[in-house]
Amino acid sequence: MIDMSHSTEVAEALREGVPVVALESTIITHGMPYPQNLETAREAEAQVRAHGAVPATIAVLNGTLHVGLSDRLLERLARAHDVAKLSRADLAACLSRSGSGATTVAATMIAARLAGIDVFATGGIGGVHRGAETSFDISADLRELSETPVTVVAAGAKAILDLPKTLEVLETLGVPVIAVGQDELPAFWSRSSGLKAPLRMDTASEIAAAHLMRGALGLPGGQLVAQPVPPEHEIPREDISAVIDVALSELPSAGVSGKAVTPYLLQRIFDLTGGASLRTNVELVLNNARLAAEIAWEIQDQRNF
Ligand code: PSU
Ligand code: MN
Repeated sequence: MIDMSHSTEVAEALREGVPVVALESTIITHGMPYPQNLETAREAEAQVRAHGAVPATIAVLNGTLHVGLSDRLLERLARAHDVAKLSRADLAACLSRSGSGATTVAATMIAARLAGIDVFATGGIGGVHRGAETSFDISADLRELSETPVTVVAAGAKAILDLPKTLEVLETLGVPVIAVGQDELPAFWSRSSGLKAPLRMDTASEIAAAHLMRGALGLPGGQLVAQPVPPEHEIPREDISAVIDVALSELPSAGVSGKAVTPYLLQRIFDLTGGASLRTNVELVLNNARLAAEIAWEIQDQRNF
């Protein structure tokens, strides 16, 4: 019933047991401008391949759920305007009406699980927005992490969010939050958030073992792996927080709400940092693609042991 199409390399990898890493497409259509979005998408795929795994960029095109995009389709998506942003609530209607759209973290997790993919790399997940106590704006990504057994490698939740509330909700939902190589939760552009992460792991092997143990326990959800951006590419917390405050203060007068909030803020932060935020974003995505490939291999090895 679901029209699912695997790219040639993904079909082959799934047949032969080569690990596959899922990649989202909202980051391409809503998270970065052209042509950096296309370059980053290609480079993230290349990083996954360089680490011996196969990339599966996920998107919906004319009612087909694509698991792995050809370079031609990737380019078409990266150049497209007004692409729908598909989260958990949107995916079924889009497919049943033969629509098209880019998948968020939540929708990419759903597709990854369907395709039998354990690991997914992105930039930052959605979370609890600042002011959520009145707006109720909490990303569907958080609930998806509690329900769908995929390990998501990110650089933490975006610092435009309310990070303490995001951590609380993840704890309530029973989602393990694992900082990589440090005790502190990273905050996307910055390595530091001022918040201690609930868990710390230093190797792909530990993260893979925890993923498999959740499955063995019959727990339905996934894990959030929060890897800090490499030090040479970070924007320190003091520098970015002033910029974030300016962008957030403009929200009411810009009349932006709902799904448009995250793309709007990312664009404003790009403008206000003269493009520096985008360079950091690109580097952290590539770094996450590398770690995701290592985790995918470890899961494969440990499962077969
Ligand atoms: N991280 C980025 N850029 C993005 C996103 C994350 O660096 O564009 C996207 C992801 O697809 C994430 C979504 O799932 O933003 C969250 O949107 P919302 O808060 O509307 O759920
Ligand atoms: Mn939202």
